[in-house]
Amino acid sequence: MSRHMKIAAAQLGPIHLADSREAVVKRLIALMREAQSQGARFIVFPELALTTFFPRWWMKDQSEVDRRFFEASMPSPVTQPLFDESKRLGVGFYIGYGELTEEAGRMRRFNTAILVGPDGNVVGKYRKVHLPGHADHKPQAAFQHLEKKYFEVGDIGFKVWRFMDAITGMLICNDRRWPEAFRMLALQGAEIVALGFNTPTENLHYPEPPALRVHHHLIMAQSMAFQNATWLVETAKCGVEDGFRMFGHSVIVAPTGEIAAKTTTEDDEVICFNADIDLAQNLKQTMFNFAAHRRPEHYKLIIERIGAEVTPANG
Ligand code: CDV
Repeated sequence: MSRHMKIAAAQLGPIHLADSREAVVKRLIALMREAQSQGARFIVFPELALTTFFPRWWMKDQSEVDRRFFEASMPSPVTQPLFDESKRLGVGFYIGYGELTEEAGRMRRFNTAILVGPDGNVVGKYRKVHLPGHADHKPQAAFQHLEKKYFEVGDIGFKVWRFMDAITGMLICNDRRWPEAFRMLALQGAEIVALGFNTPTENLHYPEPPALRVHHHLIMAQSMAFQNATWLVETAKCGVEDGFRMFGHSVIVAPTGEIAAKTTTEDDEVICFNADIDLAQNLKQTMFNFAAHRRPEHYKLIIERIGAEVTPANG
């Protein structure tokens, strides 16, 4: 009999600057209950799911940024009720947050996600590797994307966990644009990849139709799931946050590259799908049997070179 697990994307509508952590945790618990009532055992929440998407603002007072947008512990007294509810309901979850940590006498900040087991305990942690945007103030821009200012590049790499009878890996938002990130998880046998995102409807760098941005999001999700033979749950925080719109289109994608479920709103919304985990295994033994078909001896440039350089074979 094949392994099945009902997985859910618990999409969040906007979290405004004025919204308290307590109010957000209440919304997360309501979404968790709704997903569990539909039979979900693993629930994926968005990136930075406890606050507004704060990298859109240039802020100088770091201690205020730390207090308002970062978590010094997870769980904390404010977030503990979410962990208690996961234990009570027996559901696992993924959630993204701003992590503040003191290491070797230095304060460090990461865009982080954790995997929490159905006993309410943290099983694994991932710190976002691909940080988009810029570190400098761009006063002429309609909004900022200051992930390079507020976070360090994640320092714990790409890992998977044997989690609730499926091999599960985590990524965060912009990682979904980089095939290397998925391949790192797939090379460790990932059967489910969980990913939260906050994607502005407007392109900061050049004018782009919003529909094209959604198109890119969907084709990336479908191709990454198929080419790596994994289930993929991508969950948005979306809607108009303090006047800035982000798109929804949270998806659950099958290892065949088919969209199994997709949200239709830009608000709090749950989607679920009963995932056949062995579908991923079957593809890993056939079309995407890495051991049989990959040729890493021809992929050396991928780790040796960062930016593209023109190197014509004929000089
Ligand atoms: N939070 C993100 O990483 N957002 C990026 C935007 C800036 C393009 C994304 O890849 O969706």
